[in-house]
Amino acid sequence: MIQPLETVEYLLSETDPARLAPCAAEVAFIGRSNVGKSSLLNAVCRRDVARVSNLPGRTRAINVFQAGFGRWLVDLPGYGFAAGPEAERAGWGPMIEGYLRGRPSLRMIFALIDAKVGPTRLDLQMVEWLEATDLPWRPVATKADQVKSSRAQGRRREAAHAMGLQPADLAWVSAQEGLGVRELRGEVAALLTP
Ligand SMILES: Nc1nc2c(ncn2[C@@H]2O[C@H](COP(=O)(O)OP(=O)(O)OP(=O)(O)O)[C@@H](O)[C@H]2O)c(=O)[nH]1
Ligand SMILES: [Mg+2]
Repeated sequence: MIQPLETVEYLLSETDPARLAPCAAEVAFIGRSNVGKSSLLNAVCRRDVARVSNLPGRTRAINVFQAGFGRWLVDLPGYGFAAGPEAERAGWGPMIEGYLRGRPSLRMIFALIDAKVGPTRLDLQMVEWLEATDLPWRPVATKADQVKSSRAQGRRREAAHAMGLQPADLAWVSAQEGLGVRELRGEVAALLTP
C-alpha cells in the first residue's frame, strides 16, 4: 500500500503561479495570515518541513512540498496581513487566486479559520469566492486547543453556521495537540494517492 505522506520534502518556492510545473495531484492550505497553515501542514506530514512563526506573514511565496513524485502539498501565503512592502502585499491576492485557478491537479483546498475567533469578514469573503468557483474545498478550524472543551461544541456550531455549513462539515483540529490531525492526514493521503 502506498503511503504518500511518509517522505514529504521541500520542493520549491514560487511567486508566479504561471511558472509552476504541472503535477499529478496536489492539495493546498489557505487562510488568514497566522491562522496556522504551515503548522498544520507540518502536523499532517509529521515533519517540520514548512516554516512556522509568531509573526504573521511568515509564508510569502507558494511553497511546495513533495510527497513522492508529482504529489504536492502546497503552503500558501496568508491573506489579511497589513504589513510588508506594498508591492509584495499587492501581489498576494493575484498570486493566490492565480494559483487556485490555474491548477487542474488541485484535489482539495483546505480553508483554515481560527477555532476560537471563528470566521472573520475576510474568511467569509474567501468562502464566498471558493463557493463561486467549482474548486473542491474543505473548511478546517485550527488551534482548537485554544477553545475550552466545554465551549467547543458551541463554538464549532457557531463557526459552521456563520459559514453556511453544518458543524460536522467543519474539521476541528489542533496542530499543537494533535486533535483531529490523524483524520486529516488520512484525507490528505487519500487525495494524494495515485
Ligand atoms: N495554540 C496553537 N497555536 C498554534 C497552532 N497552530 C499554529 N499555532 C501557532 O500560530 C502561529 C502561526 O502559525 P503558522 O503555522 O506559522 O501560521 P501560518 O498560517 O502559516 O502563517 P503565515 O505563513 O504568516 O500566513 C505560530 O506561533 C504557531 O505556533 C495550534 O494548533 N494551536
Ligand atoms: Mg505559513
